[in-house]
Amino acid sequence: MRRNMDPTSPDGRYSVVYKACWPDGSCHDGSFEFAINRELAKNFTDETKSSEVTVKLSQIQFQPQNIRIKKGTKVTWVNGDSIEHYINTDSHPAHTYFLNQNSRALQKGDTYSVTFDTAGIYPYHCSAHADSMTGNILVE
Ligand SMILES: [Cu+2]
Repeated sequence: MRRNMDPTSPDGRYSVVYKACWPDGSCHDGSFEFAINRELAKNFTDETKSSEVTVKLSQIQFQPQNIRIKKGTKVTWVNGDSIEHYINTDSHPAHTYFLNQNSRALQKGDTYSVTFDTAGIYPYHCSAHADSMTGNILVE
């Protein structure tokens, strides 16, 4: 289920109410809420002038943790730690949000790259440290 939204929609809370019908003919009601808050983007590291960006995996963190990029930017993660890390799209443990953004186990010095061609927000984490090692990529 996917629906585009007017990119000029104002900040605020939104409620979505839907009826989903399956191939077997059964239908189910559902709902969820989400918020738009453009202020949050101001805390993201601005990499919109770069066509290639490096994110370091260091001290069990993504550095920088939250970045803004332009469409078509290649992001490369480099593991600088002596322990294994992963790049995994949210949510944990299904990792289904953006399938391109799922790496193998990265040893020290290993890299993983993804080019982001579609605008949106891409939350991700390391599945070995899913509680604390998280990041976001905002593609404009
Ligand atoms: Cu990790």
